[in-house]
Amino acid sequence: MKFDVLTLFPEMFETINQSILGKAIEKELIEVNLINIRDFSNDKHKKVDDTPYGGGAGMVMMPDVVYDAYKSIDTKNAKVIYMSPQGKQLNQQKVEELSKENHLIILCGHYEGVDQRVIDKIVDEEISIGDYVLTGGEIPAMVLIDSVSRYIEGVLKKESIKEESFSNGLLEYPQYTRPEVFLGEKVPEVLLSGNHEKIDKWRKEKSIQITKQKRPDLIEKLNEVQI
Ligand code: 4FV
Repeated sequence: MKFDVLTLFPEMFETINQSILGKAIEKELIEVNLINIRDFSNDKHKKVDDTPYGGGAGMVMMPDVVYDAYKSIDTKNAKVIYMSPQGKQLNQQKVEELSKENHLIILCGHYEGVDQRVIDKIVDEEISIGDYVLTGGEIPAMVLIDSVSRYIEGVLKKESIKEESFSNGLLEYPQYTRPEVFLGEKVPEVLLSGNHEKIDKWRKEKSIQITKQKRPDLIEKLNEVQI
């Protein structure tokens, strides 16, 4: 999977070279290219934004500069995603769907956002990470890269993504590790029994119980699907 990220702040993406994503990049399971939109400004002051027509606060990213940055990429067979509060909210189903693409181009807005004309021209899909407004699309882009990369073959062990929150429509069961007793709290006996049938049953029951408690909406959705 290749991610091309159009951003004004490539340095913000340093963190994805750490941990699991860092190893995935090293193993060439994923590729993350950062395209600095500012490099495509023809202005001697490297201007990339301007005041909004019609007035209003803040600055808007200029369409020509963004478009030139986009055209610098081999866009054949790529899906262009614009991270925006107006987008469809990202969920595990969308993450899994996007993981089947080979090449994602992610446009990160900043300030008040991007001129609508270039969004209309190049964007295939707008995706939001939640109903709140951030200062830029870079953190949402990292959320997308992280969540999608987990589904790329070889990045994680297959079983890691099989039984996790949302993968079966439920929240994940609670996890425990050593020490066996922590502040007087013991690990549930069943998990020490080695009886995998009982463990699976316990985990399924816990998943349903936790989902009913924390996300009853998911149970309703599950019932709809099963009806
Ligand atoms: C956002 C979100 C988000 C809006 C203006 C960037 C900012 C600025 N992106 N999900 N919520 N973006 O708030 O994806 O351009």
